[in-house]
Amino acid sequence: MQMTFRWYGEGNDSVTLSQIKQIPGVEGIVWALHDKMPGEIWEKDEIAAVKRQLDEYGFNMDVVESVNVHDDIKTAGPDRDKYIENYIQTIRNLKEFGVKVICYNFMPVFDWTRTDLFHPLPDGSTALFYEKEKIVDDPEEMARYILKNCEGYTMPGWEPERMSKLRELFDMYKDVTKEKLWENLKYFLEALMPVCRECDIKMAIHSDDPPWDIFGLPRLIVDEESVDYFCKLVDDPYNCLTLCSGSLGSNPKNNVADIVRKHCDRIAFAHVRNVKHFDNGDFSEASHRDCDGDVGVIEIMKAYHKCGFDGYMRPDHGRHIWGEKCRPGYGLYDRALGVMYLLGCWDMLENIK
Ligand SMILES: [Mn+2]
Repeated sequence: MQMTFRWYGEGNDSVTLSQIKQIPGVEGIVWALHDKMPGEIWEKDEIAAVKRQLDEYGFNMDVVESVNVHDDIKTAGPDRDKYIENYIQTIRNLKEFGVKVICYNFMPVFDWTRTDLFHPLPDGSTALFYEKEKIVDDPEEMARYILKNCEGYTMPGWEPERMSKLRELFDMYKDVTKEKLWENLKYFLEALMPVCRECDIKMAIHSDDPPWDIFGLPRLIVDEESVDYFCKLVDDPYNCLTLCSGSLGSNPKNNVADIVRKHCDRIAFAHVRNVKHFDNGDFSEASHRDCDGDVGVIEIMKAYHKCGFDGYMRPDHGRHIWGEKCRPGYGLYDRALGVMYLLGCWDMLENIK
């Protein structure tokens, strides 16, 4: 297992590479060109600029999160082949810099979704929170809330340019049933697989967050059954998962450790975080410590360890603690604690082997 840490780039993150360097055990930076719109080619000189920054601290750039997928690919729109060609060119360009894993998602319109980005917790910290009742019928209100509360940062999946066209986006997806969305995902992946093999880059789909349909939009990667289906849909070792314990774990019925045990060889990238469930369907993000939430962090780490997981891992979101001002979910302190907890589990498992 190789520990990584997500970083939004120079001038786009409250956390610096020199700070990340002091977290024990972090070997790679999970990065992206965050000013790229879905569908744009990532040019070599732009990738090289990030590489120079990471090289200075001895971090690898093996994992990209995310190269976003254009809506025309998700909806089988008129320009999907052009955008697939662009995606392939981006894969080829990333290969030149040794990238091994591309994380992406195939969620319609919205990426991750929460109703409160700074929900107060009993210990005085804040965390991302999802209030089920609020996600009912007004996506525009939710988008307005998220954009107003993101502390001035551009949030992946919530680019104001996209959100200003929300009605148009919903219109694009109005005939895209779950079956069609699966077909479009298959079409996309089948076009990519030969290039992925040639470039030795794994495509790793992120679980849908939250793992259920919202605002009438279908969601695909939501539970063990859908993960099984996804792996068979394009049965290729380069068609992989970014298995997110927090996303899948938002549904109390999902047993993430079981999914790890079943599909370990197809998990290229592990997001590990904890979630606390409430009886009414709400959930709150929590510290990485097993007993602070319900996803079973220790059981998940045991499952990864037992199957000899040699992919990449990162703590996912963190709470906001010690007064830190940061991008929601992406401060330094709690994620650094997360790294130490996960590595603590891992080192102990190694020790008792
Ligand atoms: Mn995640």
